Amino acid sequence: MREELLKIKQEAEKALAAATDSAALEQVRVRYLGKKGELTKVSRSMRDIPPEERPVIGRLVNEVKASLESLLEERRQEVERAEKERRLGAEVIDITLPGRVRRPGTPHPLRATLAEIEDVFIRMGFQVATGPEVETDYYNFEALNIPSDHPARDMQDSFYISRDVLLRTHTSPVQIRYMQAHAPELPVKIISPGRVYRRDDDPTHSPMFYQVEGLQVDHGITFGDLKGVLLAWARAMYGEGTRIRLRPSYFPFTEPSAEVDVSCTMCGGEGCRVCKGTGWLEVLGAGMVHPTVLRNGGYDPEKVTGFAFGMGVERIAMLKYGIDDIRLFYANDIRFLRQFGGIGA
Ligand code: 2U9
Repeated sequence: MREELLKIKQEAEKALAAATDSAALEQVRVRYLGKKGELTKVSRSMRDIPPEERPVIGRLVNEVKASLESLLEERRQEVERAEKERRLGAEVIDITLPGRVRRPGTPHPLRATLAEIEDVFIRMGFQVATGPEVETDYYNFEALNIPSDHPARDMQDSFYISRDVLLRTHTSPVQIRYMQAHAPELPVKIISPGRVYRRDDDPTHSPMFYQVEGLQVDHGITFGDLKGVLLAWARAMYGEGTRIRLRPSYFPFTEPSAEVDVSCTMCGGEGCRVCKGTGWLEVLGAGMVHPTVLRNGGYDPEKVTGFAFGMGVERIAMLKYGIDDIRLFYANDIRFLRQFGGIGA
């Protein structure tokens, strides 16, 4: 019995020394010190030995048990320390590295300008209308009273998909479609923002650009209403001191027509490099809707009148931010884009 106990002790000591992680240590504990372990088995077999030997063997069992328990505790502490070190060693944290700064995106200067323009008209009661970028000859030209010999109709000036289908050259077709869908409802009071396409490509013209057009049709709409709306828009966009000036012009879809200038946003009208010394910046075109166009939209020009206007968003943004090349808007150069608003600017 004594030999058996010493053998168990030796075996257990070897197993404890060989165990290098907590799971292995636990297995050793169960095997030797557990309820069904080797030592417990020896205690149970005490009844088979002569009574006079029992105290001696009993003491020995307790000694072996106590010795193994204290060895187990010692090994447990060693193994846990080693495990912790292995964990820390695998996970290298350099607390001196600077943090990764996440720059939030910034609105694209064109989108920001478009939103600003829309916002001013929305506050004046205009609805936003949109429509297809691929249009028919009828909606893009015919319905707008654009004559068959107008240069825009030339293959050289517009992008044709077939003889009757092209990329819209302005957003005016949206307004014809809107009138046809709503006539004889009044008032018509809409703006139509969106992309348009023309065969142009130089520092101030892009084959794709953004327009905002506006249309108001009602009983008794006058040229005075047009001037009032455009002046209110210019003051909201560029500041309360802004003035506007209308010069006679010609468009097939409006009569009379005008080019609209705003007092220079850089010098306030004194004359500078941006306005080329004139004190004025040309920013939009406008006029009273041609009777033929009103009729094509389903309205009776004897009963209602309307005004319309149009502007190029790139031009407005270029004047606002002092940008001298339209192509910068589409180049996706982060150094350019970061300069407009936002926390990352
Ligand atoms: C309907 C009737 C009339 C829209 C108008 C202009 C004048 C104009 C230019 C500004 C710069 C185009 O982007 S640009 O090159 N636009 O000068 N646009 S009146 O007139 C309309 C539109 C729709 C039914």
